[in-house]
Amino acid sequence: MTISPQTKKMLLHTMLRIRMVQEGIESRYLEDEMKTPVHLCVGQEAIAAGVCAALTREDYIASNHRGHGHYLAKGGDLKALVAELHGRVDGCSKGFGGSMHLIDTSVGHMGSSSIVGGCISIGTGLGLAIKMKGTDQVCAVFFGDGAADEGVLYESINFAVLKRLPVIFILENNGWSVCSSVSARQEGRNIFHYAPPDRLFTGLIDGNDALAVYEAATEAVERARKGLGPSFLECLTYRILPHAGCAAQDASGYRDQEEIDAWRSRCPVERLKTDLVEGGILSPEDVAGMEQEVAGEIEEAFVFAKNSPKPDSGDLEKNLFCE
Ligand SMILES: Cc1ncc(C[n+]2csc(CCOP(=O)(O)OP(=O)(O)O)c2C)c(N)n1
Repeated sequence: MTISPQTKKMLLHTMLRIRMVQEGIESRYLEDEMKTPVHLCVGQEAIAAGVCAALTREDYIASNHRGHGHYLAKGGDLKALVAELHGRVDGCSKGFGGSMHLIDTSVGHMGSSSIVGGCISIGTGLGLAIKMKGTDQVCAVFFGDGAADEGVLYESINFAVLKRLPVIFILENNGWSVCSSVSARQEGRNIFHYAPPDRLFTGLIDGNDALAVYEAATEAVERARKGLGPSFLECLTYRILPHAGCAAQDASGYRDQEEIDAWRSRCPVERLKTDLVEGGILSPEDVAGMEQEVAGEIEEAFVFAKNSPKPDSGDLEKNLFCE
């Protein structure tokens, strides 16, 4: 597959926005202005960027607690993200959701859930809704290896295979569920070969390679649009920062420093930057310019967030609905 220079540049831009806003949140977190737990995705940017670049605005995503990257990559508003972390009315969830409950249906981000595995059934339901409406949309669902321990994944894949739903299950396997390593929880690869390949398109992908993720996601999207049903893409990656909060709050002793350093040296953002510079698509100055522009946008977002009013507690139930 040939990926256009324009798409490559767009992928880098998206990844820089995700990386740099994560760093901005991390460095300010102890100021205690963001009164929400945060689960940062430094190291995992290529997956959000690569998958969402293969989707259109009309397609859906469902996301999890580590969802800032998914939100931005799907077209969510940076200012609304930062305002949400500050619990302000201009936040994407009007200040009532916090970091784990981001939503922007206008760009097809159908919401993130703090319930590990919760997004899997929601995303499958969105796939069913698409099928019933008869549109050519697809739904991508992002979840971690901890969520892949749960029965809901198998039920959802089974249902999606049975009904040929346009759902793309994206496992971001970062090797850890809080302090529990994947090797202590899963015997071998637990997903592959679950269904015959003509019923479930599967792929094991280097999740730190944005181009490889984009390529696999594009194939999965094409299959889904043709009515060929669901895909399961396992993307191998690593979360560089703690499970939650900032580096200063990390639990100690559960990960080896060598493991973290080895993955740091495989940084997905640096990798794409190098590819683009060596491929003559961007000069080092172009990259620096892009970084500067993103840094300015992030500074503005923090100022915007702090100037946004806090929500009125009387509005707590205003945006709830039931049917
Ligand atoms: C149903 C449920 N069980 C447990 C938790 C507590 N919890 C929050 S995050 C997390 C780990 C999730 O790991 P994984 O799915 O691999 O995602 P990662 O944090 O590595 O991105 C757990 C167990 C929860 N939020 N929901």
